[in-house]
Amino acid sequence: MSIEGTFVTIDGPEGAGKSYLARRLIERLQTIGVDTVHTKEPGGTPKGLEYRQKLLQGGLTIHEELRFFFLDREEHFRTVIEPALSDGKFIISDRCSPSTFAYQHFGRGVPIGQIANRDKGARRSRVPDFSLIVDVTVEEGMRRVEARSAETGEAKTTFELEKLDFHRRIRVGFLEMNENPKILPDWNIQIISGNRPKADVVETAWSMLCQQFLYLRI
Ligand code: Z5A
Repeated sequence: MSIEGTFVTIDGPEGAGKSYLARRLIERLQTIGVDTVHTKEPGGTPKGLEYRQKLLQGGLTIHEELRFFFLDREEHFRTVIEPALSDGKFIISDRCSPSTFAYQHFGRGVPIGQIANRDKGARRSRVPDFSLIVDVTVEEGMRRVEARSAETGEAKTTFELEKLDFHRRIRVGFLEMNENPKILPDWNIQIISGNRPKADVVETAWSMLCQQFLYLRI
């Protein structure tokens, strides 16, 4: 009999530091011998990379955008998440369903009813064991994105180019995600402040993982 793996997601507004946090948590898990998979949405699969390119360059209608996020998610769950869970791996996904509610519902205004069932279908009714939302003020998040863009010279994505008001709505959406019963009611979501030094955020997130998954306390 095989023991199913563990599935954790990390979401949050731009510049919250979730990609950084995911990398540090994966390193820590590996240090104690846990077999990990670090993945992301959109773009966690070869097909998903094609969707990601279309999604980040913009020019799509709101409904085309939503459709590509769901195509990406279905492919991701079917070809990455489910096989890794069957292999007993500890998966951390950088973004998942909370981002769809935050960006497409709170940000773009798509009604929750047009998201909820399709989202559940795309994730093949799977629910993560634990979901972190890293919060950051819009000003600080944008400052980090600007600094990174100046450092790497990478062009900003269609989401990064949106107005401040869009980002404010997204932050509010993420913050109410663990309270609104219409949004992901069966998910185990906790919010962590990303408005602190990187090392503090990593320590807090690690403690939260150890509380959720007792086998990590060695
Ligand atoms: N999207 C959607 O609309 N609907 C959906 O269903 C899904 C996604 C799944 C994906 O783009 C876009 O798709 C995303 C939402 C939308 N919008 N955007 N943009 P992406 O994958 O390219 O981008 P991202 O997910 O936003 O990742 P990101 O820009 O890399 O954000 P991050 O995870 O916060 O980045 P980071 O590298 O961890 O941190 C940003 C910088 O801040 C970096 O230089 C860090 O070193 C620094 N940092 C991190 N933490 C700290 C702290 N604590 N203090 C100071 N500096 C820090």
